[in-house]
Amino acid sequence: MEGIIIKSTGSWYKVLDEKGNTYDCRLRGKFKMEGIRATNPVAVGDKVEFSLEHDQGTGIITQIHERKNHIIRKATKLSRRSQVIAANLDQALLIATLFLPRTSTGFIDRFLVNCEAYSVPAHIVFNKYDLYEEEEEQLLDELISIYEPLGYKCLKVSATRKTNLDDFSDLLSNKITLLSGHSGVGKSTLINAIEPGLNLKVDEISLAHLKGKHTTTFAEMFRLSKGGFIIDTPGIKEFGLVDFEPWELCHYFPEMLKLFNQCRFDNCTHLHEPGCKVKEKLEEGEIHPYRYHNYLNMLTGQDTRN
Ligand SMILES: Nc1nc2c(ncn2[C@@H]2O[C@H](COP(=O)(O)OP(=O)(O)OP(=O)(O)O)[C@@H](O)[C@H]2O)c(=O)[nH]1
Ligand SMILES: [Mg+2]
Ligand SMILES: [Zn+2]
Repeated sequence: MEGIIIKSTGSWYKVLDEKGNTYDCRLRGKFKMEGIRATNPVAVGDKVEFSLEHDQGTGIITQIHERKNHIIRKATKLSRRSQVIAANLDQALLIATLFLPRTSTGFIDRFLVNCEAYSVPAHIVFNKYDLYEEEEEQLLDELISIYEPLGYKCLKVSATRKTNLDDFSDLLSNKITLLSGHSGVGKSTLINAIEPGLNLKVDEISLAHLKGKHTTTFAEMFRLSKGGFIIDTPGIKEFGLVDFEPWELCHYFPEMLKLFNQCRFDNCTHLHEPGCKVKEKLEEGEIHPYRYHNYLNMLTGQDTRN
């Protein structure tokens, strides 16, 4: 039988078949994925072959199909072990909030760089729009004016007031979408708002820390009634960066990739080399200082939190 992994909780996997039935399955033996050193061999979104164990309604996963793509999170900054968050995605959405909790542009850019590196189209959904006053609204519009021209769609929504949720729901239709973002930004609330039947657990953010409490603990995929699937993930404290060579990082910044081969040196890192086109465009205001700042931080290995 063939199915898709919709939940993974350690050694058991929930598999959905084409008819819409779900089965609890385990892995037989050890699976190794080519070239990926991960703590989990199978992730949400993986397509698998499985066979049922008689009488029990449970199954054994016998084969994992090749992945179209996947997104990885490193366990810690220095750790070599990484966890596959999800596989076979059509797109990834970062749910961001300006406060309660604050999503920094450093975090946004790390997310976008990872998506570029894994060739997963990415967009940004700014939630909790209902809380923003003039000052935040201005900041939000500035952020949107940075990211939209780079090809990242941006939405302003409120899950609790149900503002602009049609746009959100349209963005999801007939696609497999990963929702990512800090704990407490409202990932589960957003899913509940467009698919009330799911009734996902949500929790107040902690007023002491102004952060979420990691209410969702496992990535899980849900079928949307309008078509498509959405993957709710646990809030991310750190989004470790993919491994890259210094000259390679700029390939994951669309505004820098556009200038490919235009610097004097082929292996320019756009730091302090003479004849650097990126620095020129920065000075001309065509590359946003936030983006360049975050690029530098990633290049020099600073700023891996928040
Ligand atoms: N004011 C306001 N509050 C919201 C909005 N969306 C979510 N919240 C609140 O934010 C809190 C956290 O929401 P969750 O949906 O649990 O957040 P999450 O991103 O799923 O968090 P984790 O599962 O911990 O990663 C809850 O108290 C929600 O009611 C919104 O649009 N506006
Ligand atoms: Mg949640
Ligand atoms: Zn350069």
